[in-house]
Amino acid sequence: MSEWFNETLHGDYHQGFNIREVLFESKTDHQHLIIFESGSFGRVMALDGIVQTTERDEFIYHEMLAHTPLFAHGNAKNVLIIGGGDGGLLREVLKHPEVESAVQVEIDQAVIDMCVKFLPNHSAGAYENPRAEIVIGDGIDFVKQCDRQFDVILSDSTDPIGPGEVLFTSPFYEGIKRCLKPGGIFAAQNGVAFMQPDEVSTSYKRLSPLFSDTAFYTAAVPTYVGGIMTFAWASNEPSARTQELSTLQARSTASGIKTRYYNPALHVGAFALPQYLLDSI
Ligand code: AG3
Repeated sequence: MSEWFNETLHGDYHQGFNIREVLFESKTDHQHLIIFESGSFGRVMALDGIVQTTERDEFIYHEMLAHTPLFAHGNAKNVLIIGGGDGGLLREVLKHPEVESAVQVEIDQAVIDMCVKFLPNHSAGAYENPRAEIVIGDGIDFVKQCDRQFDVILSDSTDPIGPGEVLFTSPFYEGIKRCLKPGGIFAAQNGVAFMQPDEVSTSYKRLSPLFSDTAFYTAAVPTYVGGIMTFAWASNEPSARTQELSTLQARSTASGIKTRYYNPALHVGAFALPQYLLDSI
């Protein structure tokens, strides 16, 4: 009898993975964590029953969340990551030669430790990089109290359920605003729009009073099921979002970064939204 992992995110619709082997499973101080070997997606990590990342398709999400704001900014020296304990986002951020420091605030030390052990290609040594600084704590406390400012802030959170819920609230976004340098960019995972339509309208309502430019961009990530994953974008520098394709191409070439999903044409196109989303904001 084979065992299945059935995701619990949506009440009456789910994806399932045939589990080849459970590598780790435990209740941490903050959530339930499981890492298992699947047939079609390699190793899979889930928190509180919701798929966070898989070896096979993680590059899509991590490249789009890192490179879209970083190439749009063009000279981000200081980056803040909220969440992202699997290390995939930190890995992509540190590929940028202009990044002098990347601070990552993760609530759950166990997620970092177990992902370093069982998903080593996610962090790929990023936690040992001298430019990386890891803080164990709640992202909302960090942005409320922090006395540093950042060029780019990325929120790689869970869904707005459990520990991730505060990372979608107005007090969190106010903290983001106080931690962003002039011209800075905030980007955040914002759910699968077709399945979680309120996430787009709610984030728009909460971000747009605080930033002169609030937008969304998208990418299709197979294991975030139900259509396109959205990323929220907020900045007080509207020109950051409307960079010329040629500028992005020049920056991408100069960086020497090799990608598997991101490219400058896709970057520009990712901000074009389907009509049902435009109508909801
Ligand atoms: N963080 C985003 C997971 C979102 C899953 N939600 C969903 N399918 N609606 C993933 C962490 C990757 N570093």
